Amino acid sequence: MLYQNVFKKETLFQASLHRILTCLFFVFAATNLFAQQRIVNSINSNWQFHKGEVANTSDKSVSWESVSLPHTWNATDVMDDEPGYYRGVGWYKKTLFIDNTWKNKDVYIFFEAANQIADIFINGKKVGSHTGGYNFFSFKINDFIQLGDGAGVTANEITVRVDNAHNENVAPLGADFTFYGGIYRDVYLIAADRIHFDMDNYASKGVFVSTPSVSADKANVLIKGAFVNNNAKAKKLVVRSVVKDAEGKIIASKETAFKSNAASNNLFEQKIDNILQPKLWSPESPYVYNVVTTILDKETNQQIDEVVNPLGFRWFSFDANTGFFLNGKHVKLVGANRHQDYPGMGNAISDAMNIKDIELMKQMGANFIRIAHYPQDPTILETCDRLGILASVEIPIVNRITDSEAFYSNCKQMMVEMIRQSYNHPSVIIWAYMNEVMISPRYGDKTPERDNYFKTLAKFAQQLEDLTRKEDSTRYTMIPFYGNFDVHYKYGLTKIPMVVGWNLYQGWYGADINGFDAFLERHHKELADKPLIISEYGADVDARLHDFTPNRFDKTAEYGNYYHEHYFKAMMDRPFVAGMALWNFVEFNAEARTETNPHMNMKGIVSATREPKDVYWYYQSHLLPTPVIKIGSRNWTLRSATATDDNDSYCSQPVEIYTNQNEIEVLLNGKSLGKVKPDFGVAKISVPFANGNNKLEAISTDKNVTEKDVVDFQFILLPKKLNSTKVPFSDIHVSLGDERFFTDTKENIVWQPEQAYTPGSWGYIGGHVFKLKGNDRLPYGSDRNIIGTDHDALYETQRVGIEQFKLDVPDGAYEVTLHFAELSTDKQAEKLVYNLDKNAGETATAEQRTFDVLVNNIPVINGLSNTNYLLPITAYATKTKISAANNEGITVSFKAVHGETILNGIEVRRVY
Ligand code: GCB
Ligand code: CA
Repeated sequence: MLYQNVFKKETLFQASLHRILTCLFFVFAATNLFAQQRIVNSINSNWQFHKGEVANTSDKSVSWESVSLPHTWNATDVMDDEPGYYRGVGWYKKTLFIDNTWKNKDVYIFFEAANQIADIFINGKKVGSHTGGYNFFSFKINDFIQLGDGAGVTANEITVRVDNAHNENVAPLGADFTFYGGIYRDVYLIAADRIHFDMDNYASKGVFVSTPSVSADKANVLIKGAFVNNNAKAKKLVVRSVVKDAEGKIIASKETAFKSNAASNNLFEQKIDNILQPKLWSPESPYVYNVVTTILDKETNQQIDEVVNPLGFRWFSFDANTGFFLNGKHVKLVGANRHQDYPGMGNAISDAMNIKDIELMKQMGANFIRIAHYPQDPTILETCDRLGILASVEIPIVNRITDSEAFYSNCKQMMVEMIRQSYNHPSVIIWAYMNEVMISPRYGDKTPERDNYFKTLAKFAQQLEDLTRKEDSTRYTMIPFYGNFDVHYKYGLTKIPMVVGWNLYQGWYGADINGFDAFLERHHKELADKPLIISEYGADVDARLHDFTPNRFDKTAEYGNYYHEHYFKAMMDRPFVAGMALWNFVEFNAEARTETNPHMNMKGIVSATREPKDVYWYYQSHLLPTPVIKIGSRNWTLRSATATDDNDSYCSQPVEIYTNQNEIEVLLNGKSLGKVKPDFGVAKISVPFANGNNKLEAISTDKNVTEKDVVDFQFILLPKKLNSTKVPFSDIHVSLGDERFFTDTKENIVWQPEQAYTPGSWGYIGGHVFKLKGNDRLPYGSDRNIIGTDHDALYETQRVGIEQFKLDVPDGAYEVTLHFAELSTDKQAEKLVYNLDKNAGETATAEQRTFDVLVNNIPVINGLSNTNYLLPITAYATKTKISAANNEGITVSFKAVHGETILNGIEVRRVY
């Protein structure tokens, strides 16, 4: 016992000695750390938020909600059936506990963004204000914070007023995306020594790295910047820049000695010559060096401040005939545009989610991104640098301008912020501005006012161009125009940027898809010396909708596939097309949109939750150098249709397979369906789907490649005759006035397109397909948001004047559900400016109707009318129980009392 005790004591003593030593070590390490570089702390957690104006933030009667950043107040109101979303003021507040030792430091608050006007207050005093929702901004806050003496921290109150109301002096003035309000990116506190690199240069790093000359043999690096000495004493300093390779090895360095005066601002410039055989940066090999720039105390050699920047050795050029060249080699730029939101989160998404999007793009094989229509989270360009994706970045002037000094100067400020903040990224090759800025002029057609407006606009474009080139002579400039060649040409806009971007939608907003090819040729002929990028092209795809004979504007996956396959080939065939950025990589929120998935722009080739659609695999098979075999419609694995053979054994449906292999073999449930040679990356096969599970395999027949893909399809086979004994009838779901299949995986239901009744089977009798009056583009149906349902696609189509819907089901007990929505309304739909097609309008008239519905002669609905349940663009469903007897099946009869009958959907389920 005693012995043990002694032993214990000894250990205790040793332990405390160890602790003391550890503490000493940490103190030492910490001092050293402080001396090395600035301290950067995010302050995202535990804010208080109030939606609305607050006169006095310490007023106890104001209610606050706990939130953490990133945050937006529009995460959910952009998805409801109520048009519009909150655009106004929101207040944030938080107690900052600031280290008292920061008394001797320069302290900054740094916002990665807040949309769109932010006023910052600390301890009740206004620190500053920033206008513009997409760039970083920062303020020095020494004069506003209070710090105690000695060790510890001191509480300081920060409040931020953010306003996302429409403002005629702040871009964007209007656009096809949602202007989520709030502090939706990270916020940091930064403490630097009083001697530090410039932190007052538009929230940039204050140190700018470029490569004035690069070749495979030799490169040089230019490092320019400024630092301040905010001490009361002059000091001898050294600025040292060290170039490190990706492994951290120093490959070059430069030191410059300074005698910095008290309270001085000092410019510096360092040139590092003769970096031999630099590893070049490219999409295949995105080799990133670092430039670590430090300020050292000349006497003690102590490090005072440090800034790290990426460095990529690459050179590039555009040519109007031959396209884009990187490091002397031709590279066709292929990629996508990208918006920054996610369902339920708005644009307040995490770093990881931002990074994931770029990774997904890289996995597709993209080498280009148009960061549109505004600068995005810093992780985006960081990831582009790291993964090798060339980038175009732009300021958010969209659709129109305001002829005011406030508007102009804020746009110019945005341009300078963007360039300086992102200058050091090797991925950036283009600065862009003014998306489709002539599309939404303020004055009427052919008026002198409009003419004047366009001239003013052109003048402003030239100013932005000049400013951009002055800020950065190492990049190209681009303006993305909408598809009216003449108006841009006439006002001289096509002459201004170094690269012209065209956003083209022939075959979508415009009728003729071949107009796209013609447009490309026209540019090449009439703007023979202007390099060109197709900065947008795309088609909405609701991945739930399918049609094997698709129509423009039906939102089916098949139309989207057809559109992209046409466009991609047209651009690959033409060397003068330097590059392309499809619209859009992700489905994104555009609150004013309605259509089959209301509030969403469905042109994303990955869904809003980032599941790839077919087109993603199509591009991947063209872009990846490694073997690719991807069975298409892999997000349409729940299918249902009527048997196509006479024995109710299978239904043949086409499937596309995307591959870069010369030949593939396809197997269904282990049995070969034969070998296929793809045509420009697409192998089309016909698959005889049987009832139940179907395992589809596609295998490369190339001996050296073992690549294969397997997808399981669940097929619900409908019998040709509903009294089939082979496939007993269980249920059917039909969308009237519709040519599409609509798969609802949540309910495990496939809605069938309508068909005319034939004896033994099912279908409608009488009537015609609903078409919007005055809209020649929508092939059928309406594109309004239907209130009270998530099945908008079902309710948006309708059969008008229907007499009967008959199903020759076997005798039994059934449940019949009828779906209605009044599609004619005198309420005009919200207008999308992109719908330039003359025939895309809508004549708003409200039909009046009253009708009865009988099921097997039982009057289940009496006098359904616009004065009772049938409200404009509102879903109405009713379910009834019915018996089928004497082999007479089910007959639903519609009897008009006034106006025409309608039916939008019908479901029949056998109960017993
Ligand atoms: C465009 C716009 C973009 C829209 C897109 C569309 O031309 O530049 O902001 O989202 O068309 O989907 O209509
Ligand atoms: Ca709805």
